[in-house]
Amino acid sequence: MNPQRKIMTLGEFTIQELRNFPAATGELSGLLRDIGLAAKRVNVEVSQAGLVDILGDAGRINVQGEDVKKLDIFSNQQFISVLQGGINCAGVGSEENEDILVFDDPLSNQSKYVLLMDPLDGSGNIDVNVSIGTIFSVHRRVTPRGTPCTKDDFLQPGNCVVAAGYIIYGSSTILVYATRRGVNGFTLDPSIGEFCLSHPNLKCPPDGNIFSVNLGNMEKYDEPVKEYVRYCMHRDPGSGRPYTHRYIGSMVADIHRNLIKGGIFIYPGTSDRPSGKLRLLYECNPMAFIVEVAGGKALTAAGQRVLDVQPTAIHQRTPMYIGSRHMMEKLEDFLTNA
Ligand code: AHM
Ligand code: MG
Repeated sequence: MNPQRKIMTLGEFTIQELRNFPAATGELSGLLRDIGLAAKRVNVEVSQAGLVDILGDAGRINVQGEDVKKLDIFSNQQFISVLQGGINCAGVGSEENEDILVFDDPLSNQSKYVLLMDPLDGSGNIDVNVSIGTIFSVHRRVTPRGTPCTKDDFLQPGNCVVAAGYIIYGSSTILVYATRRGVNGFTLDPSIGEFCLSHPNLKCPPDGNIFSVNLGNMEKYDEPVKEYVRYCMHRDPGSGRPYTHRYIGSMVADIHRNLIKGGIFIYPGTSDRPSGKLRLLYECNPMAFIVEVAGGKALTAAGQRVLDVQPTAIHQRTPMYIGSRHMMEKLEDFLTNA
């Protein structure tokens, strides 16, 4: 490591933020540091996956009837154990657990936050060495401190999110998180085992030339979505089209790339799954919050922000359209004029 390089770790960054806001109690900072610790543990396992025989099916399916890989379970357990062992979180809602987990001990009951997460998103890519990630969002409890948290604390719309973020375990491991004050990215420096500020004050370019969608589902999309996809692929050098098509199949990686380079990611409803595939509370809301804070947009239908959907169930799904502001506005024209 270059000794001249000025680095700031995630821990230092959260403490600096605290200094700027004397009214803050430090609980959110503590929670973010807990998340960083769990992410480092998961990163070790992901990077050694082939070696320690943790790859492959765990031989069961999750609460939503999908294959669960061993790393999904490992990641879920790591995050839960760190958060439960800490004092900054009253409970967790996870893709891997049918019901919320209420920590219910005197210290956890005093916590003002609950956390929703997809512990390992992009699980279809685990076996093939492609980037996968963790997604999370933090809500302030609506139930009184000192009592166990309840489902009401989790069933809040995205516009109540206090902080949200993701970790990508990829060519390098990066943790990006947003509060209302901004989005910052931290890359794991393996030489010191710390997440270091690498992408300060991330902004999503208003324009871009990347579109990300599962084209294999094309026949199952509604006509306005098909029209929009054809628009993206149509040659029009003046406007930079055709756009480049990029689809990793790990939403975190797809949206991270578009957030940095400018682009749009869509997972619409299909004829067989009108609500699409992605889960509102722990996949769509966190990404929507991050992208909106960075200046982009996230919709579930024309004129309907993802963040304004009132959830009714922990695992509910929603169509999502998310990305660079101007590209989203163009997409909305198609969806509105249907
Ligand atoms: P998962 O939580 O089971 O991994 O599913 C979510 C993932 C997203 O990361 C990705 O965008 C999407 O599923 C890909 O789905 P598809 O293969 O239908 O395009
Ligand atoms: Mg997922």
